[in-house]
Amino acid sequence: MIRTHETTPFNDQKPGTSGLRKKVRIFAQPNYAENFIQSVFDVVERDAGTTLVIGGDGRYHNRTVIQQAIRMAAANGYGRVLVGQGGILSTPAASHVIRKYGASGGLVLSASHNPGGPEEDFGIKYNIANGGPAPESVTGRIHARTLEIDRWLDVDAPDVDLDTRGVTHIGEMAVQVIDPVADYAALMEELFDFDAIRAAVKDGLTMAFDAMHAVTGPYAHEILEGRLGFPAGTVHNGTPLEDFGGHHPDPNLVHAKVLYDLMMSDNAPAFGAASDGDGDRNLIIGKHRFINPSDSLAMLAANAHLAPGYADGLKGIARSMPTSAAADRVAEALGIPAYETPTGWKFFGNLLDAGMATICGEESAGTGSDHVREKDGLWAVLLWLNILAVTGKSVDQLARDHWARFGRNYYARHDYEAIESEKADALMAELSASLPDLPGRTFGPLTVAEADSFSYTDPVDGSVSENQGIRVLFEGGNRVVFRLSGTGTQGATLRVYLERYEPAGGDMDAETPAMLADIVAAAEEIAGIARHTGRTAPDVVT
Ligand code: VG1
Ligand code: CO
Repeated sequence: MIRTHETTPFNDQKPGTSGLRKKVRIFAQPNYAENFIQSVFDVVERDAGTTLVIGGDGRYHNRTVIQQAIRMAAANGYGRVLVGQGGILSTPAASHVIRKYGASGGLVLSASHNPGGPEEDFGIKYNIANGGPAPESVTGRIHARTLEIDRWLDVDAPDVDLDTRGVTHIGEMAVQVIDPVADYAALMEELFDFDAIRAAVKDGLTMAFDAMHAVTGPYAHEILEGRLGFPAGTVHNGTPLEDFGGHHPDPNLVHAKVLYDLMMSDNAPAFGAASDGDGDRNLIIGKHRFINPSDSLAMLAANAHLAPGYADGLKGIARSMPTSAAADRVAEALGIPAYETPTGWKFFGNLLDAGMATICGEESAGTGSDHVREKDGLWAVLLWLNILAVTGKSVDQLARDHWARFGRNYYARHDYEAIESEKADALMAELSASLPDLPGRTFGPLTVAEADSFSYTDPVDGSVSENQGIRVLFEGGNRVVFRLSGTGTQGATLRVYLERYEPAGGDMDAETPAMLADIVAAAEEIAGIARHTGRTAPDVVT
C-alpha cells in the first residue's frame, strides 16, 4: 500500500560539486532526506520497473536513509533495488554496478572526504544510467523540484536485513543485497595484470594502503591482500567506521600524515597509497617521494599502455581546469586530444561516453578511466602497481624519468576553510571585477598574460557552464586559479591553486614551496586574501 506524506519544500537542497551535502542534524530533520530523494524520483528518466542501485560509504546515518530510500523506491515504481551488503558500496563500485546490471540510476549516500558522525556531514548523490554523477541539467531539475515538492511516497514495510545477502520482496519490488566487492574486484582483474603484480610482490614489492576507516577497507583487503598476495597488515585502518575513527577521510598530506611520515621514514615500503570516505580518491606516495595528484594523472597516462586494459592506447586525456597541465604534455607527446573541464567528475561523463577521453583526473586526488563513470581510488593504486611491476622501477625513478622528459609542473593547492560566506563572495566579486585590468601587470618577477573566469562548453552536448573559477595566467606557463568549494558544509572554502612549469633541463628536484613562493605572493596581491578574510595562512596545503 502506497502512503502519501505531505511535505513542504526546503530552500537549501541545491546539489553542489558532488551531490547534496549537509550536517547530519540537517539531514535528520523530518522530511529532509525524503524530500530530496522524492525530488530525484520525480524528475529522473526511468521506465517503470527499472533497477535502482543504493550504497554508501558506511558513515553515520547511512542505514537510516537506505531503509527509507528502499521503502520510497518501492512506492515509486522501481522493480528492483540492488543494495550493497551492510549498506556499503564505494562510489566507483556503485558506478560499476549501475552499468553492469543496467540500472536506471543509483543513490550514493556519502559526503566523501568530509568527516562523519552525529555532529558531522552526510550526503546524497544521484548517478544516472551511465554510472556517472548526474550532469548539471539533471541536478538543476532535481533542485527545481525540491523547491515545489508537496508530498513524498513510501510503502509500509519493515526494514530490510542489509547484512545478509539475498533477495527479499517489498510488494512487487525485489530487494537484492549484493556483495559490494565481488563485481568491482572482477573488473579490476580484467584491467590489470594481476600475475605481474603478484610476481613483483613475491619478489619483494612492498606497500602500505591507508583506508582511513572508510569504505575502501573491504575492497583493499580483498584485492591487495587476498588476490595480489600482499601480506596481512598491508591495509591500515581497513574497517569502515561510522565516524571514520574521528578523522577526516581525506587522503591529503594533512589528514593522511601518518602514511606520509611512514613513507618518508627509513621503514618506508616501496609504495604507499590512501583513499577517501567513498573510495573515489587516491593519494600516491612512493618511498621518499610524494607524487602530487596532477603528476600522478600525467604519469599514469604516460604509462597506461603497460596495463592490459589500456594496451591499445588512450583516446584522449581530460583534466579539470585547476589540475596542472602536466597531463596535457603527455597528451601532446601521445598525439591525442587533451580536454579541460570544470571541477567535478560529472563533466567527464560525456567525454567518456563519446569515446573522446580514456583517462581523466583532478588535482584533488581523483583519477579514473572509461571503465566506470566515477573517479576510482583503488583503480589508480592498481594501475600504479601494474606500472611498477612491469617496469621494475621505483616511484622515485619513474617520476624523475617523467620529469626529465616532459618537464615538471610544480603545484600546490592552498585551502582557506570556513570563511564567512559574505567575505568569500566579496573577495571573488572584487577579483572578477579586476580581471580586465590584470593583463600586462607585473607581480614581482611575474607578468600577467591573461586573466578570465573559466567557462566551459561541453563538446558533446554544447551545454555551457559559466563561472567555474578565476584563472590568472602568467607568461611562461605559470598560473594561479581561485575558486570557492562546492562541497563544504560550513561557510565558504576558498581554494587557491598554484602552478609553475619548469621545462625539462631545468631544476627538477627543487622544493615545491620555494618554487611557488613568487606565485603565492602574487596570489595574495591579486586577491587580497588577508584583507578580505583576515587569514594570513591557509588551513590546508596539499
Ligand atoms: C572537491 C574537489 C573536486 C572533487 C569534489 C568531489 O570539490 O575539489 O575536484 O570532484 O570535491 O570529490 P570542491 O567543489 O569542494 O572543490 V569527492 O571525493 O568529495 O566526491
Ligand atoms: Co570521494
